[in-house]
Amino acid sequence: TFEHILFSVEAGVATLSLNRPEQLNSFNAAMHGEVREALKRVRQNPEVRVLLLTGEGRGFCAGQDLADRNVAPDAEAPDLGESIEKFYNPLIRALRDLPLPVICAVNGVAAGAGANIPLACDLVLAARSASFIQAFCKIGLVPDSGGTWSLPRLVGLARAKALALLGERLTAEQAEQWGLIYRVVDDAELRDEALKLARHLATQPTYGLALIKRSLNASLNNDFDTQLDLERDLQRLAGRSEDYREGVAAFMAKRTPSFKGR
Ligand code: T3D
Repeated sequence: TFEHILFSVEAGVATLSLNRPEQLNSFNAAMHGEVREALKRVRQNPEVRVLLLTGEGRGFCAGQDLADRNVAPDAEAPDLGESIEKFYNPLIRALRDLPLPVICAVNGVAAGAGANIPLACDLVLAARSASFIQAFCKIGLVPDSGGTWSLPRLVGLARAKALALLGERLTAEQAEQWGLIYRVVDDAELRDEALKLARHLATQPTYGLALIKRSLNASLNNDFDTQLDLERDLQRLAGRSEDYREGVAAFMAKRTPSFKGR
């Protein structure tokens, strides 16, 4: 019953695909609302152990739908701070805080907020023909959706500034070489490779994987001692999980473990 996204759950994997291909899956308020609802379902459905985010058509996402921002010269400027507060920041926080692995399959051009949404995910695959464009600078805006936080941490300040100030197209291969994304795959293989990865992860101890995600995300802000303390705390939680018990039992019995994600 969604109009602007496709959403399905199968074998522990929720797939959310942005579906406004004529506008290169750019975000309007309605699509934001549907993505928010889908992410709520992901959080509330204990069957879901992995999220796969992707897009329909030749683009992944071109950021904000600029048709909704094209105001008359004498009209009042829209409050973009409000848009960020209401739509983009909650989306980025939801992806980052989701207690399960989030795979992003970037199927085509990713521009503006669309270039930074993948950086809030955990494993980013990109089609060889995909590209990343920090398009904000070209229309007088500032990178958002966590880009100013993620970019310097992923590629270093020099490259982050070049990307953000020039708005040049970064190819998927260069993005992989720079460490912006995990892996490039051939266009025809992207969906299958991403699903394969998602299905694999869905059979793994996903409660533990969520703790790994939490620890590594926190690591980018923490000093060494804080991080050691966090590892202690998260290991305590992991050690109480059913999956850990099963993992050790299966190892000792030389059999394949059967994990439940708790
Ligand atoms: O406003 C707020 O709430 C604040 C938050 C801001 C977050 C942001 O994301 S701001 C940045 C917004 N995005 C952009 O500036 C990117 C704009 N798009 C492009 O630069 C190019 O479309 C691409 C580089 C992404 C792709 O270029 P190309 O040549 O492959 O395709 P195209 O011909 O430009 O686009 C195809 C169609 O999609 C076209 O429509 P048409 O002519 O076929 O009817 C184009 O207008 C439409 N489209 C692409 N991006 C957007 C869009 N329509 C509305 N909004 C878009 N962002």
